[in-house]
Amino acid sequence: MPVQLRKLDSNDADFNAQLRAVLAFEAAEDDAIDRAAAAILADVKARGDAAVLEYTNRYDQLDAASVSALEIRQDELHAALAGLEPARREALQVAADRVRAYHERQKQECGSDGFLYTEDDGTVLGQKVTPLDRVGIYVPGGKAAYPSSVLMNAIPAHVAGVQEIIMVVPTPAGVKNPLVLAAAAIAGVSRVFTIGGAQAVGALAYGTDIIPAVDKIVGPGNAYVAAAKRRVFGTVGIDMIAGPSEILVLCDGSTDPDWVAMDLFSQAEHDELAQSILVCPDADYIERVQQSIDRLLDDMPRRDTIRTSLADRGAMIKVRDMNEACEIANFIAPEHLEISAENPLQWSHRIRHAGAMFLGRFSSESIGDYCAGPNHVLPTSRTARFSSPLGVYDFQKRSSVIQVSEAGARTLGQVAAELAYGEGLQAHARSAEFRFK
Ligand code: HSO
Ligand code: ZN
Repeated sequence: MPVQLRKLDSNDADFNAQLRAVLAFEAAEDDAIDRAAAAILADVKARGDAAVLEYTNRYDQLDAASVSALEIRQDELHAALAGLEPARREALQVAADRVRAYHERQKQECGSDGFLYTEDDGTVLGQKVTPLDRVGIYVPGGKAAYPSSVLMNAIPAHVAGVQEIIMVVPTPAGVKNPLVLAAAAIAGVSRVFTIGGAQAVGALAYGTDIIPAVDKIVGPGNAYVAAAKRRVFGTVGIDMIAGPSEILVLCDGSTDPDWVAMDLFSQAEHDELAQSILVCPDADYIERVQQSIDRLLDDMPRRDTIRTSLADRGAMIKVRDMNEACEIANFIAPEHLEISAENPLQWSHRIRHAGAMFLGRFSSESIGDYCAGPNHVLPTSRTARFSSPLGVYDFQKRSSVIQVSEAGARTLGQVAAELAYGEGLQAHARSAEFRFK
Protein backbone atom coordinates (compact mmCIF):
# COMPACT_ATOMS: atom_id res chain seq x y z
CA MET A 1 0.00 0.00 0.00
CA PRO A 2 1.69 3.25 -1.12
CA VAL A 3 1.77 6.38 0.95
CA GLN A 4 1.35 9.90 -0.36
CA LEU A 5 3.15 12.61 1.57
CA ARG A 6 1.48 15.98 1.78
CA LYS A 7 2.85 18.26 -0.96
CA LEU A 8 3.28 21.96 -0.25
CA ASP A 9 4.44 24.74 -2.52
CA SER A 10 5.91 27.94 -1.11
CA ASN A 11 4.24 29.84 -3.96
CA ASP A 12 0.78 29.04 -2.65
CA ALA A 13 -1.00 32.02 -1.11
CA ASP A 14 -1.71 30.17 2.12
CA PHE A 15 1.66 28.39 2.31
CA ASN A 16 2.47 29.73 5.80
CA ALA A 17 -0.80 28.43 7.19
CA GLN A 18 -0.21 25.07 5.51
CA LEU A 19 3.28 24.84 6.97
CA ARG A 20 2.01 25.65 10.46
CA ALA A 21 -0.60 22.93 10.09
CA VAL A 22 2.10 20.41 9.15
CA LEU A 23 4.18 21.35 12.17
CA ALA A 24 1.31 21.55 14.67
CA PHE A 25 1.78 18.99 17.35
CA GLU A 26 -0.08 18.98 20.61
CA ALA A 27 1.81 17.05 23.24
CA ALA A 28 -0.89 14.91 24.78
CA GLU A 29 -1.06 16.36 28.26
CA ASP A 30 -3.36 13.97 29.90
CA ASP A 31 -4.75 14.99 33.28
CA ALA A 32 -5.36 11.40 34.28
CA ILE A 33 -1.73 10.48 33.57
CA ASP A 34 -0.50 13.53 35.44
CA ARG A 35 -2.65 12.70 38.48
CA ALA A 36 -1.49 9.07 38.46
CA ALA A 37 2.16 10.16 38.27
CA ALA A 38 1.64 12.65 41.11
CA ALA A 39 0.09 9.96 43.33
CA ILE A 40 2.98 7.57 42.68
CA LEU A 41 5.55 10.29 43.41
CA ALA A 42 3.83 11.18 46.68
CA ASP A 43 3.76 7.53 47.70
CA VAL A 44 7.44 6.99 46.86
CA LYS A 45 8.30 10.12 48.80
CA ALA A 46 6.36 8.88 51.83
CA ARG A 47 7.15 5.16 51.83
CA GLY A 48 10.44 4.92 49.92
CA ASP A 49 11.61 1.45 48.94
CA ALA A 50 8.36 -0.26 49.96
CA ALA A 51 6.42 1.82 47.43
CA VAL A 52 9.07 1.42 44.71
CA LEU A 53 8.98 -2.34 45.19
CA GLU A 54 5.19 -2.55 45.10
CA TYR A 55 4.79 -0.50 41.93
CA THR A 56 7.64 -2.29 40.20
CA ASN A 57 6.31 -5.75 41.01
CA ARG A 58 2.80 -4.70 39.95
CA TYR A 59 3.56 -2.86 36.71
CA ASP A 60 6.50 -4.96 35.53
CA GLN A 61 5.05 -8.35 36.56
CA LEU A 62 7.91 -9.18 38.92
CA ASP A 63 7.98 -10.67 42.39
CA ALA A 64 11.19 -9.22 43.77
CA ALA A 65 11.58 -9.46 47.54
CA SER A 66 13.39 -6.14 47.93
CA VAL A 67 14.69 -3.16 45.96
CA SER A 68 18.22 -4.53 46.45
CA ALA A 69 17.17 -7.53 44.40
CA LEU A 70 16.35 -5.11 41.55
CA GLU A 71 19.93 -3.92 41.24
CA ILE A 72 22.03 -5.27 38.36
CA ARG A 73 25.62 -5.57 39.54
CA GLN A 74 28.67 -4.54 37.57
CA ASP A 75 29.70 -8.15 36.93
CA GLU A 76 26.36 -8.81 35.23
CA LEU A 77 26.79 -5.69 33.07
CA HIS A 78 30.26 -6.81 32.02
CA ALA A 79 29.03 -10.35 31.41
CA ALA A 80 26.41 -8.91 29.05
CA LEU A 81 29.19 -7.05 27.22
CA ALA A 82 31.36 -10.16 27.01
CA GLY A 83 28.40 -12.18 25.76
CA LEU A 84 27.71 -9.98 22.75
CA GLU A 85 28.42 -11.25 19.31
CA PRO A 86 31.93 -9.93 18.46
CA ALA A 87 30.89 -7.65 15.58
CA ARG A 88 28.22 -6.02 17.70
CA ARG A 89 30.51 -5.65 20.66
CA GLU A 90 33.13 -4.04 18.44
CA ALA A 91 30.55 -1.65 16.97
CA LEU A 92 29.37 -0.65 20.43
CA GLN A 93 32.95 0.00 21.48
CA VAL A 94 33.74 2.08 18.39
CA ALA A 95 30.58 4.13 18.93
CA ALA A 96 31.39 4.67 22.62
CA ASP A 97 34.98 5.68 21.84
CA ARG A 98 33.88 8.20 19.23
CA VAL A 99 31.14 9.65 21.44
CA ARG A 100 33.66 9.98 24.25
CA ALA A 101 36.28 11.65 22.03
CA TYR A 102 33.75 14.20 20.79
CA HIS A 103 32.55 15.02 24.30
CA GLU A 104 36.13 15.29 25.60
CA ARG A 105 36.61 17.97 22.98
CA GLN A 106 33.41 19.63 24.06
CA LYS A 107 34.67 19.68 27.63
CA GLN A 108 37.94 21.34 26.62
CA GLU A 109 36.36 23.90 24.36
CA CYS A 110 33.31 24.89 26.36
CA GLY A 111 35.19 26.44 29.25
CA SER A 112 35.25 23.67 31.81
CA ASP A 113 38.16 25.30 33.58
CA GLY A 114 36.23 28.46 34.37
CA PHE A 115 38.17 31.71 34.69
CA LEU A 116 39.62 34.14 37.23
CA TYR A 117 40.85 37.68 36.66
CA THR A 118 42.30 40.36 38.91
CA GLU A 119 41.33 44.01 38.76
CA ASP A 120 43.80 46.86 39.33
CA ASP A 121 42.98 47.19 43.02
CA GLY A 122 43.44 43.49 43.67
CA THR A 123 39.79 42.41 43.53
CA VAL A 124 39.51 38.96 42.00
CA LEU A 125 36.47 37.83 40.02
CA GLY A 126 35.80 34.55 38.36
CA GLN A 127 33.65 31.63 37.50
CA LYS A 128 34.22 28.10 38.72
CA VAL A 129 32.85 25.11 36.82
CA THR A 130 32.01 21.95 38.73
CA PRO A 131 30.36 18.66 37.76
CA LEU A 132 27.12 17.52 39.34
CA ASP A 133 27.76 14.93 42.05
CA ARG A 134 25.22 12.34 41.02
CA VAL A 135 22.87 11.98 38.06
CA GLY A 136 20.09 9.57 37.12
CA ILE A 137 19.66 8.21 33.63
CA TYR A 138 16.25 6.95 32.64
CA VAL A 139 16.34 4.27 29.94
CA PRO A 140 13.00 3.12 28.53
CA GLY A 141 12.41 -0.61 28.56
CA GLY A 142 9.61 -0.96 26.05
CA LYS A 143 9.49 -0.67 22.26
CA ALA A 144 12.07 2.12 22.20
CA ALA A 145 14.95 0.73 24.29
CA TYR A 146 18.02 2.19 22.68
CA PRO A 147 21.49 1.13 23.79
CA SER A 148 22.83 4.04 21.74
CA SER A 149 20.88 6.38 24.04
CA VAL A 150 22.61 4.84 27.06
CA LEU A 151 25.92 5.92 25.52
CA MET A 152 24.61 9.36 24.59
CA ASN A 153 23.31 10.08 28.10
CA ALA A 154 25.99 8.47 30.23
CA ILE A 155 29.18 9.37 28.38
CA PRO A 156 28.86 13.17 28.58
CA ALA A 157 28.06 12.81 32.30
CA HIS A 158 31.15 10.70 32.77
CA VAL A 159 33.31 13.10 30.77
CA ALA A 160 31.95 16.03 32.80
CA GLY A 161 33.32 14.34 35.91
CA VAL A 162 30.05 13.19 37.50
CA GLN A 163 31.06 10.79 40.27
CA GLU A 164 27.99 8.60 40.34
CA ILE A 165 25.73 7.74 37.41
CA ILE A 166 22.62 5.81 38.45
CA MET A 167 20.73 4.19 35.59
CA VAL A 168 17.15 2.94 35.82
CA VAL A 169 15.57 0.69 33.21
CA PRO A 170 12.27 -1.13 33.56
CA THR A 171 12.37 -4.85 32.75
CA PRO A 172 8.78 -5.97 32.21
CA ALA A 173 8.46 -9.67 33.11
CA GLY A 174 12.15 -9.61 34.01
CA VAL A 175 13.38 -9.44 30.42
CA LYS A 176 16.71 -7.61 30.29
CA ASN A 177 18.11 -6.15 27.08
CA PRO A 178 21.75 -7.37 26.88
CA LEU A 179 22.82 -4.55 24.56
CA VAL A 180 21.48 -1.97 27.02
CA LEU A 181 23.42 -3.63 29.87
CA ALA A 182 26.55 -3.83 27.73
CA ALA A 183 26.25 -0.14 26.84
CA ALA A 184 25.98 0.68 30.55
CA ALA A 185 29.17 -1.29 31.17
CA ILE A 186 31.06 0.60 28.47
CA ALA A 187 29.71 4.05 29.28
CA GLY A 188 30.82 4.17 32.91
CA VAL A 189 27.44 3.80 34.62
CA SER A 190 27.93 3.27 38.38
CA ARG A 191 24.74 1.44 39.36
CA VAL A 192 21.73 0.04 37.50
CA PHE A 193 18.26 -0.65 38.91
CA THR A 194 15.52 -2.46 37.00
CA ILE A 195 12.80 0.00 37.85
CA GLY A 196 10.88 2.36 35.63
CA GLY A 197 7.87 4.65 35.36
CA ALA A 198 7.01 7.47 37.74
CA GLN A 199 8.20 5.31 40.65
CA ALA A 200 11.74 5.31 39.25
CA VAL A 201 11.67 9.08 38.76
CA GLY A 202 10.43 9.48 42.34
CA ALA A 203 13.11 7.17 43.71
CA LEU A 204 15.85 9.12 41.92
CA ALA A 205 14.44 12.51 42.88
CA TYR A 206 13.75 11.85 46.57
CA GLY A 207 16.08 8.93 47.24
CA THR A 208 15.15 5.82 49.24
CA ASP A 209 17.21 3.74 51.68
CA ILE A 210 18.61 1.78 48.77
CA ILE A 211 18.43 4.15 45.79
CA PRO A 212 20.46 7.32 46.21
CA ALA A 213 18.85 10.68 45.46
CA VAL A 214 20.40 12.28 42.38
CA ASP A 215 20.86 15.93 41.39
CA LYS A 216 19.52 15.67 37.85
CA ILE A 217 17.48 13.16 35.85
CA VAL A 218 18.05 12.79 32.11
CA GLY A 219 16.71 10.50 29.43
CA PRO A 220 13.44 9.89 27.62
CA GLY A 221 10.45 7.92 28.88
CA ASN A 222 6.74 7.34 28.38
CA ALA A 223 3.96 9.79 29.30
CA TYR A 224 4.08 8.83 33.00
CA VAL A 225 7.83 9.38 33.10
CA ALA A 226 7.47 12.74 31.34
CA ALA A 227 4.74 13.82 33.77
CA ALA A 228 6.83 12.71 36.75
CA LYS A 229 9.94 14.51 35.43
CA ARG A 230 7.95 17.73 35.05
CA ARG A 231 6.76 17.40 38.63
CA VAL A 232 10.14 16.72 40.25
CA PHE A 233 11.81 19.57 38.37
CA GLY A 234 13.01 21.98 41.03
CA THR A 235 13.82 19.19 43.48
CA VAL A 236 16.24 17.93 40.83
CA GLY A 237 17.29 19.21 37.42
CA ILE A 238 15.93 17.56 34.29
CA ASP A 239 17.26 17.60 30.74
CA MET A 240 14.17 18.25 28.66
CA ILE A 241 10.77 16.81 27.89
CA ALA A 242 11.40 15.45 24.40
CA GLY A 243 8.70 15.37 21.73
CA PRO A 244 8.62 12.99 18.77
CA SER A 245 11.76 12.86 16.66
CA GLU A 246 12.05 14.88 13.42
CA ILE A 247 14.18 15.14 10.30
CA LEU A 248 14.20 17.93 7.73
CA VAL A 249 16.08 17.21 4.51
CA LEU A 250 17.07 20.19 2.36
CA CYS A 251 18.03 18.81 -1.00
CA ASP A 252 19.14 20.63 -4.15
CA GLY A 253 18.08 17.66 -6.26
CA SER A 254 21.57 16.22 -6.73
CA THR A 255 21.33 13.28 -4.31
CA ASP A 256 20.15 9.78 -5.26
CA PRO A 257 16.41 9.94 -4.40
CA ASP A 258 16.58 6.48 -2.81
CA TRP A 259 19.02 7.85 -0.25
CA VAL A 260 16.70 10.69 0.67
CA ALA A 261 13.68 8.37 0.82
CA MET A 262 15.53 6.08 3.23
CA ASP A 263 16.61 9.04 5.39
CA LEU A 264 12.95 10.05 5.68
CA PHE A 265 12.09 6.44 6.60
CA SER A 266 14.84 6.30 9.20
CA GLN A 267 13.11 8.94 11.28
CA ALA A 268 9.60 7.71 10.51
CA GLU A 269 10.38 4.19 11.71
CA HIS A 270 10.91 5.48 15.26
CA ASP A 271 7.31 6.40 15.91
CA GLU A 272 3.97 7.08 14.22
CA LEU A 273 4.31 10.62 15.55
CA ALA A 274 7.82 11.16 14.16
CA GLN A 275 8.06 13.79 11.43
CA SER A 276 10.00 13.59 8.15
CA ILE A 277 10.02 16.55 5.76
CA LEU A 278 11.78 17.12 2.44
CA VAL A 279 12.37 20.65 1.13
CA CYS A 280 13.57 21.00 -2.46
CA PRO A 281 13.48 23.57 -5.28
CA ASP A 282 13.01 20.91 -7.96
CA ALA A 283 9.44 19.59 -8.43
CA ASP A 284 10.59 16.67 -10.61
CA TYR A 285 13.03 15.57 -7.96
CA ILE A 286 10.30 15.63 -5.31
CA GLU A 287 8.31 13.32 -7.57
CA ARG A 288 11.29 10.98 -7.89
CA VAL A 289 11.66 10.78 -4.10
CA GLN A 290 7.95 9.96 -3.90
CA GLN A 291 8.55 7.14 -6.40
CA SER A 292 11.48 5.85 -4.34
CA ILE A 293 9.26 5.85 -1.27
CA ASP A 294 6.61 3.86 -3.14
CA ARG A 295 9.18 1.32 -4.29
CA LEU A 296 11.15 0.94 -1.04
CA LEU A 297 8.45 1.05 1.61
CA ASP A 298 7.05 -2.46 1.35
CA ASP A 299 10.42 -4.04 2.11
CA MET A 300 10.78 -2.25 5.41
CA PRO A 301 10.00 -4.41 8.47
CA ARG A 302 8.58 -1.33 10.21
CA ARG A 303 6.56 -0.24 7.16
CA ASP A 304 3.34 0.21 9.16
CA THR A 305 4.91 2.70 11.51
CA ILE A 306 6.69 4.44 8.61
CA ARG A 307 3.51 4.64 6.56
CA THR A 308 1.47 6.15 9.38
CA SER A 309 4.19 8.63 10.26
CA LEU A 310 4.67 9.76 6.66
CA ALA A 311 0.93 9.93 5.95
CA ASP A 312 0.03 11.83 9.12
CA ARG A 313 3.04 14.04 9.66
CA GLY A 314 5.33 13.84 6.61
CA ALA A 315 5.56 16.53 3.94
CA MET A 316 7.40 17.50 0.77
CA ILE A 317 7.82 21.20 0.18
CA LYS A 318 8.64 22.74 -3.17
CA VAL A 319 10.51 26.02 -2.73
CA ARG A 320 11.81 28.72 -5.07
CA ASP A 321 15.48 28.07 -4.33
CA MET A 322 17.90 26.85 -1.67
CA ASN A 323 17.89 30.28 0.00
CA GLU A 324 14.23 29.92 0.70
CA ALA A 325 14.84 26.34 1.82
CA CYS A 326 17.24 27.68 4.47
CA GLU A 327 14.70 30.25 5.66
CA ILE A 328 12.13 27.51 6.09
CA ALA A 329 14.67 25.40 7.98
CA ASN A 330 15.26 28.29 10.38
CA PHE A 331 11.53 28.62 10.93
CA ILE A 332 11.09 24.89 11.58
CA ALA A 333 14.24 24.69 13.77
CA PRO A 334 14.36 20.93 13.23
CA GLU A 335 15.92 18.39 15.55
CA HIS A 336 17.90 16.94 12.63
CA LEU A 337 18.71 18.91 9.49
CA GLU A 338 20.32 17.22 6.48
CA ILE A 339 21.69 19.55 3.83
CA SER A 340 21.98 17.14 0.95
CA ALA A 341 23.47 19.46 -1.64
CA GLU A 342 26.54 20.04 -3.78
CA ASN A 343 27.95 22.77 -1.54
CA PRO A 344 26.48 22.13 1.90
CA LEU A 345 28.87 24.39 3.77
CA GLN A 346 27.65 27.43 1.86
CA TRP A 347 24.06 26.72 2.90
CA SER A 348 24.97 25.78 6.45
CA HIS A 349 26.18 29.36 7.02
CA ARG A 350 22.57 30.45 6.64
CA ILE A 351 21.24 28.03 9.24
CA ARG A 352 20.72 29.42 12.72
CA HIS A 353 18.31 26.94 14.28
CA ALA A 354 18.83 23.17 14.14
CA GLY A 355 19.63 20.55 16.78
CA ALA A 356 22.19 18.83 14.54
CA MET A 357 23.27 19.61 10.98
CA PHE A 358 24.30 16.83 8.61
CA LEU A 359 26.23 18.34 5.75
CA GLY A 360 26.53 16.76 2.33
CA ARG A 361 24.94 13.71 0.81
CA PHE A 362 27.17 11.23 2.65
CA SER A 363 26.07 12.42 6.09
CA SER A 364 23.04 10.33 6.91
CA GLU A 365 21.32 11.10 10.17
CA SER A 366 21.65 7.43 11.10
CA ILE A 367 25.43 7.75 11.37
CA GLY A 368 24.87 10.61 13.79
CA ASP A 369 22.32 8.54 15.72
CA TYR A 370 24.94 5.93 16.51
CA CYS A 371 28.56 6.73 16.08
CA ALA A 372 29.62 10.03 14.47
CA GLY A 373 30.36 11.32 17.96
CA PRO A 374 28.02 14.27 18.62
CA ASN A 375 25.06 13.61 20.90
CA HIS A 376 21.81 12.27 19.50
CA VAL A 377 19.74 13.72 22.35
CA LEU A 378 18.58 16.89 20.63
CA PRO A 379 15.96 19.61 21.01
CA THR A 380 12.67 18.67 19.30
CA SER A 381 9.41 20.47 18.43
CA ARG A 382 11.07 23.72 17.36
CA THR A 383 12.94 24.09 20.67
CA ALA A 384 16.25 24.27 18.78
CA ARG A 385 15.38 28.00 18.61
CA PHE A 386 16.51 28.22 22.22
CA SER A 387 18.19 25.01 23.30
CA SER A 388 21.12 22.77 22.47
CA PRO A 389 22.10 19.12 22.16
CA LEU A 390 22.65 17.22 25.41
CA GLY A 391 26.29 17.74 26.29
CA VAL A 392 28.99 17.84 28.91
CA TYR A 393 27.69 21.30 29.93
CA ASP A 394 24.38 19.74 31.03
CA PHE A 395 26.28 17.84 33.71
CA GLN A 396 28.19 20.84 34.97
CA LYS A 397 27.21 24.00 36.71
CA ARG A 398 28.93 27.27 37.36
CA SER A 399 29.59 29.20 40.56
CA SER A 400 30.56 32.86 40.63
CA VAL A 401 33.70 33.74 42.56
CA ILE A 402 34.16 37.18 44.20
CA GLN A 403 37.17 38.16 46.31
CA VAL A 404 37.09 41.88 47.10
CA SER A 405 40.37 43.53 48.09
CA GLU A 406 40.56 46.08 50.89
CA ALA A 407 40.76 48.88 48.33
CA GLY A 408 37.87 47.39 46.39
CA ALA A 409 35.77 47.31 49.56
CA ARG A 410 35.90 51.11 49.58
CA THR A 411 35.18 51.88 45.95
CA LEU A 412 32.68 49.09 45.39
CA GLY A 413 31.27 49.53 48.92
CA GLN A 414 30.32 53.12 48.13
CA VAL A 415 28.51 52.05 44.99
CA ALA A 416 26.73 49.23 46.80
CA ALA A 417 25.71 51.41 49.76
CA GLU A 418 24.36 54.12 47.49
CA LEU A 419 22.17 51.63 45.63
CA ALA A 420 21.14 49.88 48.86
CA TYR A 421 19.86 53.16 50.33
CA GLY A 422 18.02 53.67 47.06
CA GLU A 423 16.30 50.32 47.58
CA GLY A 424 15.59 51.11 51.22
CA LEU A 425 17.78 48.28 52.44
CA GLN A 426 19.67 49.71 55.43
CA ALA A 427 21.45 46.50 56.46
CA HIS A 428 22.86 46.03 52.98
CA ALA A 429 24.22 49.57 53.01
CA ARG A 430 25.71 49.27 56.49
CA SER A 431 27.23 45.88 55.68
CA ALA A 432 29.15 47.47 52.83
CA GLU A 433 30.02 50.59 54.81
CA PHE A 434 31.40 48.70 57.83
CA ARG A 435 34.25 47.62 55.60
CA PHE A 436 35.50 51.09 54.76
CA LYS A 437 34.12 53.51 57.37
N1 HSO B 1 16.99 9.38 16.01
C1 HSO B 1 16.84 9.18 17.45
C2 HSO B 1 18.01 8.52 18.10
C3 HSO B 1 18.19 7.07 17.76
N2 HSO B 1 18.10 6.54 16.54
C4 HSO B 1 18.49 6.05 18.58
C5 HSO B 1 18.36 5.25 16.60
N3 HSO B 1 18.59 4.94 17.86
C6 HSO B 1 16.57 10.53 18.10
O1 HSO B 1 17.54 11.48 17.81
ZN1 ZN C 1 17.13 7.50 14.93
